[in-house]
Amino acid sequence: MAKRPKVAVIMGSDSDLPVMKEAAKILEENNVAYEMKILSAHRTPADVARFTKSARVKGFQVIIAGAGGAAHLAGVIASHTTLPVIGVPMETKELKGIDSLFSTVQMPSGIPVATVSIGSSGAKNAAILALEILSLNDKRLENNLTRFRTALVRSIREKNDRIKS
Ligand code: RP5
Repeated sequence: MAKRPKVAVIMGSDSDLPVMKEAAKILEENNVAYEMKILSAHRTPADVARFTKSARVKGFQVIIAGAGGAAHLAGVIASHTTLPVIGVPMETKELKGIDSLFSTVQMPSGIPVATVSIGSSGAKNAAILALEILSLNDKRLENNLTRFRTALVRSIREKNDRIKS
């Protein structure tokens, strides 16, 4: 039987897909079931509300939302649920993603969005943050995260060793 998805990876447009796939890849590598969907705060607002309002009862534990420009998606999602919402600001051609960053991060008090950095680093960190949240009740994920950090340290030290020699 297929596992119930714990993480929803939502994006405002299919043009966000190449970046949001970076988050999906990390979830896959950690064997975390997720659902990926295009839902737009501006183009399909009713679908955003419908999906988000039922997310907790469906078993989702974290929502990752990526959008660009007037990026209201993560904030609107957060307004419909008390699940943790992680916002990924997409890089944009016109304003390089500063528009997306400010639109995502500047939430009014009471409705938080955990906003990560612009673009692909942000998408990766969104997935890692989702794993950290899930790891509160999942020892396997806690161990994976510890191994990941150890590997990061090793890779930097190896680079330093190569620079020296
Ligand atoms: C946002 O507008 C989307 O998240 C996307 O980043 C941006 C541009 O969308 P498209 O015009 O490429 O569909 O809603």
